[in-house]
Amino acid sequence: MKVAVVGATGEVGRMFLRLFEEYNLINEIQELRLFASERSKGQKIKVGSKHYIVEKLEEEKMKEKYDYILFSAGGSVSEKFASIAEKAGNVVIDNSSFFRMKENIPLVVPEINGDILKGYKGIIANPNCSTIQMVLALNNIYRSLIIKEIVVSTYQAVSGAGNKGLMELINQQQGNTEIKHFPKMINNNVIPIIGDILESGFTKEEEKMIEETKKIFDDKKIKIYPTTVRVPVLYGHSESIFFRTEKDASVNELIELIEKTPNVKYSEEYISPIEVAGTDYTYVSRLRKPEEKTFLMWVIADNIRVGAATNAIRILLKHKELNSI
Ligand code: 2RA
Repeated sequence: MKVAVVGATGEVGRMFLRLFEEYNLINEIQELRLFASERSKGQKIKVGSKHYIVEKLEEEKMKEKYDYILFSAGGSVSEKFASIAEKAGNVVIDNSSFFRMKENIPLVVPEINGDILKGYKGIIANPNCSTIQMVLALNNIYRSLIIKEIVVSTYQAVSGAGNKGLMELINQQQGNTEIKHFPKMINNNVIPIIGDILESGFTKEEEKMIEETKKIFDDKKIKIYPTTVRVPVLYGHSESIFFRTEKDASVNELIELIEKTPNVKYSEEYISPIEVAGTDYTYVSRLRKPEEKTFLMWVIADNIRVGAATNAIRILLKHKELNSI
C-alpha cells in the first residue's frame, strides 16, 4: 500500500505512525509519505525500522494516487487538501470536524456503522473523541433497548487540545501561570467550556456530541444533553452518562450487552483516566439502575487513541477488508 499522513508531527499524527507498527500495518505499506507545515518540513521520524523525512504539504502532492491518506491537521487544512486528494480518487480518513456533518460523507465508528464503507471511495470522517467513546459504550444497549435520551457530562484531558493543551497544563504545574491556550487557568481548575459558545448556550464541543451521535446511530429523534468540561488530566477522557431506554433491562442484562461489544470492557471496579492512557479499549464502570428504564455509567477511553488515531486505523482496516485492498 501507498499511504500518506497529513499532520504527521502532531499528537494524533504521531499516534497514527505508532499504530502502523502496533497493528502491523507498516509491513503492508510499501510507500509512506509524511506531510506537515513549512515549519516541520525536514524533520526525521522513525517508523518501524526506517526513518522518514517530513515533507511540506502542497496541493500537487495530494493529486498523487495513494491507497489511504490520513488527515489530522485541523479543519481548514482538511477543507482544502482533503478535497484535492478526494478529487484525485483517493480514500481520505479525516480526523477534523470539517466534513463530519456533510450529507454524503460517512461518519464512522467501525464497530457500529463500518459496513457503510463497502464500495465507498472518497472522504471518510472520524468522529469527535468524546462522541466515539460514548457511542461505543452505548451501542449494544441502544440496539437492544432503544435509548430515548442521554445526559452526559465529560471530563476531557488537555491532550484533546493537542500539544498546546498539554504544554499549557505542564507549564502551569511548573509554576508558569501564563494563560495562552485555554480560557482560564487549567491547573488545579476545571473549565466547563470546550470550543466556542453558540447562540443556543451550548458549546461547539457539545453540539458535536449531539449531532454526531444522531448521525452515527442514524436516529434524528434521540435526545442528547451534554456538558463538556476540560480537566487537568494529560490523557484520557472521562464521561458520566445518564440515559433512559424504551425497554427495561436488569443491570446484569446491561453488563452482558456491554461485554458483547467489541473493544469495550466492563469493570465492577471503577476505572480512572490514568489506567486507560495507552490502551485501545473503552471502559465502562459505575453502572447503576435507580429506577425502571433509567441507567447511569462511567465511561473512559484514551482520547488520542480510541478517540482519534485508533478509530481512524480501525476505519482503514475495515475499508481495506470490505473492499479487498
Ligand atoms: C478536545 N474533543 O478534547 C476535542 C478535540 N479533540 O479538545
